[in-house]
Amino acid sequence: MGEDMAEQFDVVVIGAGFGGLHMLWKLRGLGESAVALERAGDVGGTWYWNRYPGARCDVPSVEYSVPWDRELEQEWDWSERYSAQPEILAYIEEVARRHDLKRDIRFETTVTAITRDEERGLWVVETDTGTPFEAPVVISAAGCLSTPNLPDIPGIEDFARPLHHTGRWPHDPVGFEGKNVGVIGTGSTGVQASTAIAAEAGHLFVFQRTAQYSLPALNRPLTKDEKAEAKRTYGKLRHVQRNSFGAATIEPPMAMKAFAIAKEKRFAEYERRWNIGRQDLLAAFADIGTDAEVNAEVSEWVRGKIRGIVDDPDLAEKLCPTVNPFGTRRIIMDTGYFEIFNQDNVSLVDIREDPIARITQTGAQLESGRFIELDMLVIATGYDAVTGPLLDMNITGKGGQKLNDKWAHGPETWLGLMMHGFPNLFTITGPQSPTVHANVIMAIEQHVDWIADCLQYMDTEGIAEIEPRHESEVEWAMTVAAIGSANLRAKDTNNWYLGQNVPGKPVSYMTYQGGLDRYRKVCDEVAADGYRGFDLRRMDAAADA
Ligand code: N01
Repeated sequence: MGEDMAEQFDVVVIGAGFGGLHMLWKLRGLGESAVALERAGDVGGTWYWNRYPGARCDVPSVEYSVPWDRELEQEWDWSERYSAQPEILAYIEEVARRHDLKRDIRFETTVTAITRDEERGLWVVETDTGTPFEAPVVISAAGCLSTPNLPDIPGIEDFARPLHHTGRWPHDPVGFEGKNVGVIGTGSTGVQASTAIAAEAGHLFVFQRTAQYSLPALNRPLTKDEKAEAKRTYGKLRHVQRNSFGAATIEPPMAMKAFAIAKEKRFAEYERRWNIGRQDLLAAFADIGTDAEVNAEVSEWVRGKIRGIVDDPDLAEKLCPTVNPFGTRRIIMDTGYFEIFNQDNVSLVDIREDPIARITQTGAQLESGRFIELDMLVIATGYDAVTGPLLDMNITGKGGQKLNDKWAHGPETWLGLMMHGFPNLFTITGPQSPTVHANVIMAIEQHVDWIADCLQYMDTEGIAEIEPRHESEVEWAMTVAAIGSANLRAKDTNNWYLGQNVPGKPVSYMTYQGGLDRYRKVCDEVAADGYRGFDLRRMDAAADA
């Protein structure tokens, strides 16, 4: 491939979801020439791919909106408390349309390699379209949950009937009427998909390996008054979001430790928060995430709720989560999930008790000898999360170092923003940053703003390259681990936040669990301190190097 074929930009952005669109818009404001490369046929990121039935946001719609378009806040009407995927995708389309962002996006363009050309101080980004792109700066907005995790169940490739991973759902309508449908996986996705499919399928078989905690979302249409109030108070909302742990309006925990107050008061607080229809229960007391006894009490309290919903006591027990503590995995928000198990056309298949021995052409063969014939398989087994999308892009930094080798034992970054050996390569919501522990649109905003400020600083100061020092990565790894190890999550055994859900993936603290508010302060202090922990190389020095 000749260098002359390459298209040149100041910045190459990867991805055209919320992160890529925000970054593109911001770069325009800075006067930088930028292109975004997107694997999908259109904008939307996760909301482009996840078209499965029941796909819906678990953050209230009003809060899950871009904070950088004040006019759109006033013009857009969210129809429901928790929007469904088509509405969110339409919203993202509108964001792209009104800012004419698509003119700088190359769709159906998959990045196949990103290589640092040290001599020219450029990243060379190769794609499956044949056209390489070159820029001194690359910003990955490839997302955290975009590389599907396919289950390694023997024979799955033999299944001769429709099989869909929820994260690669077809664009044409998928009908379930009269069909025997199997859903494998009971995380946020499997729960949403099963609830929707149960309304239509001839028979739904939910293949559950681990029962999960799920709270009622209490979704409903927003009233006219609620919509008007949201528009009046967006300014206040953004302030709360930017200054809170999870960029959310969730009620703060009660001031005292849980066991400092009487049991009946604690239970009343659990009940009150259960009925809010958000994730507030998790924050009832600050020690729910750290004190095993407190957590055990809340976990049992939630199991009581499940027993109250599911009519068959044996089935209810199978649906009660016992393997992991409450809140160590992402709390699921559902719309009648446990209720579907009271329907005649829904069966739970407990594959912890009776694993799938193999998938055949026509169904699932369990170890006990039981065979379940299926007309369709829905795979809701999650993602090679957080690091997967970056490692998929075959990134080579200085001295020919592969990112896959550097991260062989888990991600190493400074602030979850950049890596030693990979100058001028930024990651939006990348590993060791708060990512999904906060409303991700607000986590994106914090990264986009920080990166934009950094690029501006580099321009003003005549700096060609920014690269974190190795010792900064060691410092950050210790910070991330110290915070992570204090949470009961560290005791979990199969958690995607820790990389445990993908066979062979190194187990590590892949996310910063200290809160977006605290994280923002750290990042701002580093910048104010002249980008402490980074090497900054001026134009001439970079050329000499
Ligand atoms: O994936 P998951 P997800 N055989 O990894 C099971 C976000 N999200 O797509 O627990 C059988 O959570 C696995 O079982 P186990 C949200 O952040 C948001 O549901 O490992 N089963 C588990 O039940 C969420 O956390 C929304 O034993 C296998 C399931 O598959 C994240 O995406 C909606 C298996 C995977 O659960 C990921 O959620 C949806 C195997 N070989 C998702 N391998 C919103 O509402 C895995 N499983 C915004």
